[in-house]
Amino acid sequence: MAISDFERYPLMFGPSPIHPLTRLSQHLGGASIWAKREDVNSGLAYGGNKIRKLEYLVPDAIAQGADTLVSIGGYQSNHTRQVAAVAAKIGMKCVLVQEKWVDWPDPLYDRVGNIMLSRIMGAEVRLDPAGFGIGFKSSWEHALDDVRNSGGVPYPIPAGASDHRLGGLGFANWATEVAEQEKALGIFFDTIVVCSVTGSTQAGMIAGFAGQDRPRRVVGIDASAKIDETREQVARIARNTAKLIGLERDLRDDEITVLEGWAGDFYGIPVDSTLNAIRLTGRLEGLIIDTVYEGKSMAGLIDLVSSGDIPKDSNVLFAHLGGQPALNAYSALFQE
Ligand code: 5PA
Repeated sequence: MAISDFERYPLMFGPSPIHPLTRLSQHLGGASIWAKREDVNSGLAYGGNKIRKLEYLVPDAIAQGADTLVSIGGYQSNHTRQVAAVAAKIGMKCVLVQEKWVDWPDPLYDRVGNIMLSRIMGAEVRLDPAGFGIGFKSSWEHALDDVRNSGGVPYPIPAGASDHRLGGLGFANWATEVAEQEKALGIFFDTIVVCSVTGSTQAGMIAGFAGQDRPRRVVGIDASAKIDETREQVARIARNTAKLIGLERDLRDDEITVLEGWAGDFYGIPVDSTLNAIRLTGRLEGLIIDTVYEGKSMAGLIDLVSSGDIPKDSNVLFAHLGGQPALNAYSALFQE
């Protein structure tokens, strides 16, 4: 099967926009930097990368006769907010297990931003004290059992919609979309920079680009501060997705690059390079990125371009995956 053979439930406006970051490129004095904007890809609750993935899970949920989407994330999960929006849009119920993935002292951490939006959209939000981890959790199994015991049909969506048979398809199709936009723009992006945590965003891209003629670098920047798990998950999902969309060769190890160095010590806690990246893109481009994900991948991009690791004649595409609502829970960092 090819990617075009999979059923896709439309949840986005269309292809997400691509545009140059001219002042940032000039400031760094190196490569030509562009952004592809998943943060404005949909009218559903501010959009984001999960909307794109969920386009391929929704037909499966409907085919299975599900009536409740069940998923999991941290208190300020962007993913669960997007699941809540999609459930509302398709007329299903939504149960969200929200764990204490981040030890952040803001007293409104479990009230503002993403979690508030999920509550507004009618999701049942269950707070759980468990810490960060992208694997399968018992709290999640309980939520699924509760839906079944009350006569419902749950559709389980793992953290980040990643460790799911169809989880890589959304971003495999992103690769096709990029190739079409490149043709229209008359440009070729030799380097993609993307933030990785649960892995299927980068994994889907790798699988999708692997079927194209021209080689390019997909540079993942770890934001989980657990690099071995991130690498393992990206590699596994990339290989499964490649098989699923009919790639007729194995992915090479050198096609799977996840770099560490910008996550700091903990998932969800910004470090100096994160805050500098947030202020720099805000002040030069009016581009808003967050403290948990894109601030870390942009910090990586800034360093890789500044050091020449990404050469001056490169065209770099920064995948902006969304995530701005969580900024509200980090207001203490931006008081001046
Ligand atoms: C997230 C994920 P992957 O999880 O597919 O690797 O994507 C990383 C990522 N940028 C990058 C933003 C804005 C993201 O929200 N967020 C998770 C969440 O619960 O929100 C899955 C962790």
